[in-house]
Amino acid sequence: DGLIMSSKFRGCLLGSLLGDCLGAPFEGELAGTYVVLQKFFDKLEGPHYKAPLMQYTDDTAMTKCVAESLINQEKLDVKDLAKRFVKEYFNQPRRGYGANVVEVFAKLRATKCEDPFAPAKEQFGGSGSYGNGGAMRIAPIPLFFRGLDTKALAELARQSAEITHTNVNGYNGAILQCLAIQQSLWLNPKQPLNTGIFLEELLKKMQEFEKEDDEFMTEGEDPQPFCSKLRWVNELLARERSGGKRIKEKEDVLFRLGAGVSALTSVPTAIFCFLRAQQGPIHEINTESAFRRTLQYAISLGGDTDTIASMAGALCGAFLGYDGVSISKNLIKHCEGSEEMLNLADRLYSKSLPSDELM
Ligand code: R7I
Ligand code: MG
Ligand code: MG
Ligand code: MG
Repeated sequence: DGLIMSSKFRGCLLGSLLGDCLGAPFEGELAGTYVVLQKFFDKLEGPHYKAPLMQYTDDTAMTKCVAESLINQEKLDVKDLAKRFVKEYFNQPRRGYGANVVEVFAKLRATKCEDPFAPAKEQFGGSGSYGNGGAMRIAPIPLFFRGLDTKALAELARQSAEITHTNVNGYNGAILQCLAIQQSLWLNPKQPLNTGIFLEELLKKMQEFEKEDDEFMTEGEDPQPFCSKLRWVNELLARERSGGKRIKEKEDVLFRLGAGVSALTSVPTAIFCFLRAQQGPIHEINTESAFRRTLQYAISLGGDTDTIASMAGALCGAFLGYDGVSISKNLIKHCEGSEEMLNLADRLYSKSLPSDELM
């Protein structure tokens, strides 16, 4: 149903933007008290808040580049995308970019993006960045290419990530977030989400991309780190369902999954936040909206709050759709560029290949 799918495009990109804008003020903090966040969200959702816009960061700036490139080229054109990243960065460099990725932009500019993958390969002494920058901006790819099979879609995700992130954990994080969004898109939002099945399917797919014999494996290293994290996501969700100890829940999530700037310590965490909020109420988060619960919970973990909330928001929005997010229009208006992002979602939808049928 095209109506549902276009709503899902809007929900996904809006979720990505809102998570970034709302998480940004808390980036780098320790896991916060729920009380501060509850008041922050209540205030923004209420009718009287007149404070300045919540500004978006690099996560959104780069996501917009990906969407605009797809709309203009009607395919993944990595050279065009690299040029857009460079232009965006040098127009507005103060959007909170990762400390090292800015070297890639400078080299891309100096070489006119001749080989769009070359500068990223030189990062970190040749091993490439494993930051979450490839994953944080992926949302338009699974939207635009939602009908592709796993292998073909993952290949596009990897290429889009490798403009800046050539480390295996950097691009595999982008692949994981991409496949998770695609799965969410094809689910019926009117039916409760079975988190166990969702994770089982995702794990089966990721096992294809984390092969035991990976090139630079050193002894004792986990050959399938994202798969291992996904198993922990499942285990933590199962514990919560069986009424596990509430007080320790957040500590366990941080210990097992993390909330850092690497893809490995943030993408599985974002998937967890999305699924956890679908599973039911969360202690000290007072809202009827599973969408708000997703964002508020993600931010409460501390660390890389804008990026984890953005990725969790994209997943939740792709599942529920814009018509299902039930968050106040006031809050949406307070986030910089929200109208523009919804417009971008509509344009991306109208340019994308039609193959819509809900599972
Ligand atoms: O991944 P990236 O684009 O950063 C995205 C993050 C998000 O949280 C945004 O909201 C923004 O705040 O930044 O940028 P990179 O500079 O490639 O990676 C981010 C950081 O991850 C680096 O500055 C390093 O601290 C760390 N990092 C690594 N450290 C050691 N060895 C990434 N790769 C490595 C590595 O190989
Ligand atoms: Mg950011
Ligand atoms: Mg590295
Ligand atoms: Mg961040």
